[in-house]
Amino acid sequence: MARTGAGYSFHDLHSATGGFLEDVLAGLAKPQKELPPQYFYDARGSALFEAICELPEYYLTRTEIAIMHSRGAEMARHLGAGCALIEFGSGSARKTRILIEAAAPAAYLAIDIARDQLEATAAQLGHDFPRLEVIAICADYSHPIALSQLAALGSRRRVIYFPGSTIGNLVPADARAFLRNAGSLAGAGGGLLIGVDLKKDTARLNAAYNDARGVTAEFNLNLLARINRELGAAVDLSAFRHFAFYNEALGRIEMHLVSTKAQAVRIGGGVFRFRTDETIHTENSYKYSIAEFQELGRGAGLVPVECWTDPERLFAVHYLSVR
Ligand code: AVJ
Repeated sequence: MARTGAGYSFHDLHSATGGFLEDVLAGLAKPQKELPPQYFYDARGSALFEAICELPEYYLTRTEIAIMHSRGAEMARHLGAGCALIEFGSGSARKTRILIEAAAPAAYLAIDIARDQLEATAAQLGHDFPRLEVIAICADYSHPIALSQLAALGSRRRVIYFPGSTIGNLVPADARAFLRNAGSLAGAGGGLLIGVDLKKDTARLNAAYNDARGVTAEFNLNLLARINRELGAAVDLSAFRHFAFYNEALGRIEMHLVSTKAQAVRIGGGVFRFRTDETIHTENSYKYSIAEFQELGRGAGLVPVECWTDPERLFAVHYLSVR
């Protein structure tokens, strides 16, 4: 489905429940039960994530925004005026807006699974930047997408923008494959601008995923609430609790939902038994030093060109070029 509003075009390549039930059943059937983190972002989850970004403990978003403000002009020099900017998981596109103001791209193509937020963001950007061609594609960018819409970008230089440290959701081997794919999407002469959370003091990391107000806990538990809403299940949310910790050996925050009792959970014809304290692993959030991420990029055939960080060295934005 394609439709054009004022100042943007919208393409829906994503079915409403596409794969949710299958992914839940497959994830809960594993010895270490797991659920894929992209399902956090229904309307409620997207709103909770926006709230997380405002939390005092969650330094990532405000730090990355500050880097975009202070170093956006330098980033723009690498992008070049009139480029085509492609963003995976555009969300509210707050950082993108700063980049668009600094770099004046000719086109902006946004890909996200959160349909309503994607369309609202596209409409707003189309309105605010009348000379910018805005193309919104509702799709799960973790699966290869047939992007016939890419043809609309013509021969412009392509830069993939992937902010927010979302790449941290992937285990390093998958992150490398993702970078390689993004590189081929950008093509020779193109580039990747990627926001990555840095390794740091464990207490600071743990606090960012265990906020005092419990918003992150609610975000995590919303995955079960969403299963109840969309898959007609009746999982008892009070029998699960949020658990997040920095796994130092693996360099990642892990989020889990812990079953507080022995119980059986019924979802779409499947029955899943939990022991007391058994967990569902819901998210990884890998942290990379600057050198580690540059090495990951090289392993994906990219060339690390520049990296910007904040004075406290909490967060990094990398520019890598495609050979
Ligand atoms: C959007 C994946 C970057 O890992 O920090 C925030 C998601 N999870 N709090 C992150 C998240 C818990 C976030 N990413």
